[in-house]
Amino acid sequence: MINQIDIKDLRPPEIRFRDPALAPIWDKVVNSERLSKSDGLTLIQTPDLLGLGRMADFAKQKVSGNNVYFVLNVQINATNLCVLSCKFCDFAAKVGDDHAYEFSIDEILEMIHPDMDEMHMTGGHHPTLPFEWYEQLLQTVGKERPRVQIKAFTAAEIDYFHKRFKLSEDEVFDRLIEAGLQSMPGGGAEVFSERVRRLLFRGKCSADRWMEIHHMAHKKGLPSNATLLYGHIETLEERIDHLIFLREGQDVTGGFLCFIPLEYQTGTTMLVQRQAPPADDLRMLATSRLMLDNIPHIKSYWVMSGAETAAIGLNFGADDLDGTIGKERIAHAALAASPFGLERDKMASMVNDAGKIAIARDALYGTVKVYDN
Ligand code: V47
Repeated sequence: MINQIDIKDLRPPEIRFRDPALAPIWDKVVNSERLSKSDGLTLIQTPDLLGLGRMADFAKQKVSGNNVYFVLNVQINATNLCVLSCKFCDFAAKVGDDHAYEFSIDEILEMIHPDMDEMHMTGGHHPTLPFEWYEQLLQTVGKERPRVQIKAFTAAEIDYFHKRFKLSEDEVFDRLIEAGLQSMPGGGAEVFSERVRRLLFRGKCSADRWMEIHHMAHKKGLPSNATLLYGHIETLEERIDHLIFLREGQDVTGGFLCFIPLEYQTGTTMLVQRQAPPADDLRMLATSRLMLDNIPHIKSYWVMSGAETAAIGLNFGADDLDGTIGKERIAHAALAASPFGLERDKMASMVNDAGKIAIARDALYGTVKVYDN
């Protein structure tokens, strides 16, 4: 049986740092002081990976004790047809491409087991599907799979709906919420850098617009997540600026539930020669936990980092493993080496093996089941 930590009585561990630059940052963490951009740059570059990990694990324990969350979920990408041509994306297709697909509402329903707790749905910016199709999809899932909570549509998709259907953002949100939308995933953020946006994803909304849409969602009572796509042409400084931009956005509404660093999969887009190594994934997770002092959960996303690195990430500040997922399509279109899905018991034992209590959760972090040995 794995013991719970009493957060009130949590004492900082003695850490003997190999990198002396970490010591003053550790003092700030212990005193719950906000870290600066220069602290973030020191963290993301430190050679003292284990010292960094211990700092992040302490910061994680202050938020969620010994718990690590996962969800019985299915990831659905209703279509890969997309009007955009982002340079990192192997998933999107144009009409007539061999790999283009569109699922029907019935096909999507078949993918959702009635005992699941979350449906995570995102997709391409489809050129012709009407808005009513998305409403009908949510309504049908709500009716036929009442247990499943619906987390769907990135801010980039909401922005696209607003422009394409000439609906106000209010109307887009009100109609989707009425149809059953309960929270939003964190995709479409990529890197909050205008330089990178112009080079890689110029058709997608800007950082300010992405944040504006999330703030609108939060004001309507929809919680959301945030991501960072890293390991391609972005600089370390741009990664830290991204985290600070998010932290400031969270100060305004408090509506972000979880942050997910997404490791770029080189696939056929090959923006860089090799994928980020596991040590970089761990540094990214730990730095995120320490910089984002106001976002409750940090996800170690096994689909992109691989299950082994993701499991180690549970001792580097992460307190969430995402979910069982079913058949993931975005990373796997980019030739990710991870399995397509994981079983519930495998996820629970990955967490327990890392010395943490596994909490099967719903999409809104309600507890479904506790696994502690
Ligand atoms: O925004 C596209 C990324 C994102 C590649 O909110 C790629 O819980 C790596 O946002 N290599 C969509 N990443 C996925 C996403 C997500 C995933 C898991 C959990 C949550 C959550 C959100 O996938 C896109 C883009 O940044 N992506 N291509 C690629 N080659």
